Amino acid sequence: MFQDKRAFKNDFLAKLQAMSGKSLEESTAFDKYMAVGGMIRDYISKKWVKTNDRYLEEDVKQVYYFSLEFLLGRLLGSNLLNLGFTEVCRESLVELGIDLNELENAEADAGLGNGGLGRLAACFLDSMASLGIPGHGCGIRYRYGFFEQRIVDGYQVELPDNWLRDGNVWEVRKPDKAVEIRFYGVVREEISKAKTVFVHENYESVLAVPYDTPVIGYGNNTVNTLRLWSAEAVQADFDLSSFSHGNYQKAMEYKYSVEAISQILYPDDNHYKGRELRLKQQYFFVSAGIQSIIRRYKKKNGSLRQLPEKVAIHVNDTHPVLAIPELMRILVDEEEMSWDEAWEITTATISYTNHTILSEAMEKWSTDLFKNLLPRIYMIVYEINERFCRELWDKYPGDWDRIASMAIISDDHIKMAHLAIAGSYSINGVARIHTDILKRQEMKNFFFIYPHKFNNKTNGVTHRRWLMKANPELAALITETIGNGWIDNPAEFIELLKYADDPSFKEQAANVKKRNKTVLVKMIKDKYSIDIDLESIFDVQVKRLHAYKRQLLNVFHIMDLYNRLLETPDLDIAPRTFIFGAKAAPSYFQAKTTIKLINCLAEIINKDKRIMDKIKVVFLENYRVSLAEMIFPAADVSEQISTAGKEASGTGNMKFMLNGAVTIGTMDGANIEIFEKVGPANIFTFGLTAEEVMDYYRSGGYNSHELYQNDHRLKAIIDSLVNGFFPVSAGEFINIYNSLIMHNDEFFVLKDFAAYADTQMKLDKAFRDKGKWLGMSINNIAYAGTFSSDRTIREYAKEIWGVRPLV
Ligand code: 26Q
Repeated sequence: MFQDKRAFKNDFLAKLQAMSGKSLEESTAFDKYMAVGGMIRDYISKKWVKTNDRYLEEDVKQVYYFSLEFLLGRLLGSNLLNLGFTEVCRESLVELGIDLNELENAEADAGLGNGGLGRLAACFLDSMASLGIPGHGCGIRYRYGFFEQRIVDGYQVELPDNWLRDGNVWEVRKPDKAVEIRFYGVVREEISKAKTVFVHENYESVLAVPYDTPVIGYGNNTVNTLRLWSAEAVQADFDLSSFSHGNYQKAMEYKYSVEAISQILYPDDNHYKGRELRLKQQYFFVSAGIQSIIRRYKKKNGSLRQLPEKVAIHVNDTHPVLAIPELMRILVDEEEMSWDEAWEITTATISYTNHTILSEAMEKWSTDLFKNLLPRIYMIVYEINERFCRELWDKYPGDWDRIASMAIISDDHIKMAHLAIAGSYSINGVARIHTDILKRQEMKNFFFIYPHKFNNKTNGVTHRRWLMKANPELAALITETIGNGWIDNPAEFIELLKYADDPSFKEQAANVKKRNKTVLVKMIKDKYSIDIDLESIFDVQVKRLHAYKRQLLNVFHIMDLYNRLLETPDLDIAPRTFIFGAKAAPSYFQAKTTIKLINCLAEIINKDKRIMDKIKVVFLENYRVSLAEMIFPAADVSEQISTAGKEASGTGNMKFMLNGAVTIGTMDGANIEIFEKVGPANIFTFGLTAEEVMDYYRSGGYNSHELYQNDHRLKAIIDSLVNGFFPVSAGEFINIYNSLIMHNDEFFVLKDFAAYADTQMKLDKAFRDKGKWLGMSINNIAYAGTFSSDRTIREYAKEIWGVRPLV
């Protein structure tokens, strides 16, 4: 069907008719998208089965990546790319008068994630499949993904993301592979054959039904699986026990409460709230995943003693950490293994990544809530804690404070990170500085007893989606220049260094950037009726809205620039377009206020004729993967300005770099490693270091009020939040004002302001030297190879999982 255009067109028309029941003329873009999707599904089905069969036959070690989030975005374009069918498909469709882009845009984003952590999981799936590694995803099939954001009168409004409304062509429901999950009830201990056994009674059953999505490797015939679980009522419980007693309402309530488990993705990013339904989600998919792994394993292998030789289970942050007690439960209760043996197997199977050092993101569950929902799992966690504390006692006899601070259960709460460390063989951070902070500060006591468990794996992003798919013109130019070896080996980007001073290459790179900017300019004009100067600096900050990411620092720089332009209308600066995209958690008040502030500022600046269109501000609504694919290729400047020590890694920084944007950033997360690669001449860094930030937190000495009083530029900006400058009600921005002035500016916005503004001036100067800027841009691309998730996944495979590609 994809071998040539004739075959494609024939099969496409047949598929379209079969799936939509419509003629070509009557069919919508969505119908046509579904038809191409259906063709791909048919085409890969054999490879999918074959991949699974080979994994089973050759009995190679499998990796299961457990994550509560997989932020996939759209799949049509990336699947065509990985299969090598983009051109056949595009050209055949043209002959039928159809635009492939339009079909791609008909697909709903699979937005089953919040931000960095969820998108990382998606990049990892792509890299595992493309490297031929037997690695699969395990998660939840949320009925509603991450909310859709609308901006109404400058405010964020959240709408449900009904991504499955018109059907999902990529998934396959596997009802025969459903498993049962048990909640609530009581556990009775009884003696059977001289052994204590644990009988879970009066529990509530939930059926976990898997939906499998193929994960297609690039050019290698590998098709891995992303298995997402959906919660359904168990038929027997639903029909018989309640209905037969005439209790219709109770039966419906049960069904409703069960389906709630996989209904929504919690929209909190880097912030923990102890909601029971969230814990239910965690146990639901973890238990389903582990049961299905064990079932598969037993098909081929007899004894579970060799489990760690055949299976690696990776937990993406602490969200799936119940994998540890759940595996213990199955080994001890169902397989009748001794505790010690089960513990040895469990701790040799499970590895864990930490993604955050913000204390408010650390998961801890009330023991009462936990015990009630998961009585048997609670007993197991209790036992793990007892034994762990005994181990600590042997090492630190009498040191109660230390033991209490490290215990898994303390203050009536279960500390999920502590459970993760005790129950896994590997703990990794996501950038070097992040891992160092974990070792030296946050997890120092654990590092002391388990130094061998800690390691770093700096994040990466898939260059297939973020360069080849998002920026095909740049990809083509790179191939024309250095050949196509970089596709399989992104380290070869380094060959571009030879062309960083080549006028003809530079000109071509500039033209690609300009065309990408044109696309964005048109979208902004059509959707927002804002005119953007194509020649202006496209200065972009796209990421979740969070105080530590300091969108506010960016806003203050814009306000300052605006004030300076009003004073000096012919101020000698390059025109600039400040572009924002960000979703705020619906309950994060300050973050939502910051969105309003950005929109208010945009409103004022964009219509002020006095500044002669020198600067514009655009807030792009509903930032998501598909929009990101349009933004990165058009960016000149990448804003990575978190308070040092707060951003574990960042991955947007890598996507910008790959597309030739130059970073302005703090020495935080992976920015540090980017800095080391590209060198000081190709990046703009500023501000406090993580150590300086820590020193202020530890020893005091920072006084934001003093800065405010003494810096007249800062004072003018901050005062305008509350003095009627913005056409909003009096208290609208008082919270922002208070956090900076009354609560001593926790994230050092004022402290870093002067350095940031100065660095922006340097950047402006560099941009106006076109040749120099292009050189910087090319240098960034040349050094981006390290930040491909292929490099990251090779490291995980070798140093953590002990798995190899099946060749
Ligand atoms: C936890 C409990 C209850 C509700 C929500 C949560 C929750 C959900 C999402 C906690 C954290 C997250 C997401 C964290 C995240 O995205 N972290 C980012 O991970 C990226 C990939 O490693 C890093 O690049 C970013 O620096 C980091 O912020």
